[in-house]
Amino acid sequence: MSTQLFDLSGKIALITGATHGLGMAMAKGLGLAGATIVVNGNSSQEKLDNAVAEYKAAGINASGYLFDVTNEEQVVASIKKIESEVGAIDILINNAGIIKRTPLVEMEVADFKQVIDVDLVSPFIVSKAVVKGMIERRNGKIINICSMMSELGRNSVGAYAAAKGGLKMLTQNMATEWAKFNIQTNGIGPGYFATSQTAPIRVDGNPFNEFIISRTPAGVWGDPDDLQGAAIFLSSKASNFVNGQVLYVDGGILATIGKPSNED
Ligand code: GCO
Repeated sequence: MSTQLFDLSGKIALITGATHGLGMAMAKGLGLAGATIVVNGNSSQEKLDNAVAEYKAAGINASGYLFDVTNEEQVVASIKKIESEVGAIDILINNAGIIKRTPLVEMEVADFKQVIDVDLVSPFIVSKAVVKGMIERRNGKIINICSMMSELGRNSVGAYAAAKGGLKMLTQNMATEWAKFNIQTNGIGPGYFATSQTAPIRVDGNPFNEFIISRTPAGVWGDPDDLQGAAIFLSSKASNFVNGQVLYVDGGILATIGKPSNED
């Protein structure tokens, strides 16, 4: 049956930053496809516990681990703990990320470095800790959550674009180095989605909100659940010969230069 191609039963998936937003939506998708979900949060135990309860209420086998994805010592210790308490990690989604919207000329260097640390260095740190076991087992799936800003710039998100552009190339390099061990490394590039991260720029009447609606051929902000299919595909045997690609889930925004305001 072709649906077995997308069956994740028996697989263990670690998703960083999966207590809310796009990470939770993708993790729920993998869980509903049969995977056991390991939820990473990095701030509050209460938020992590509430998220795990939400997964379990959806019928998903889930457990939570609190660790700072930018801290290599914490990451290495947590991966060891997960692999002894839950089992070997088959699927890793590097989703945890931050954004700081400040014009480059005004941005503090420390803020720029923090965005790079979380959005670019941490996928390297977590992947390096997880891939050792994948190499031993000659099997694994790694998905880096890139962005529209892996391809395009925008005023005020220069640090984020630099990180996400770098993450696209890091994805290609991971694929280059690890494909020979039967590990597939790809990216997902979300377009503009209705989440807490975009809430400040999505409010009715905000010119940016109107801009995105007009700039996106689908004419709407994405629903986080729209990412579940791409996450399941890149986590499953259906993508075993796909490597180093970024799959954009963006309502068509990257396909077009847009249209004049007087066109439908
Ligand atoms: C912004 C948005 C974007 C989206 C997403 C697009 O300020 O432009 O937050 O960065 O969140 O990354 O792919």
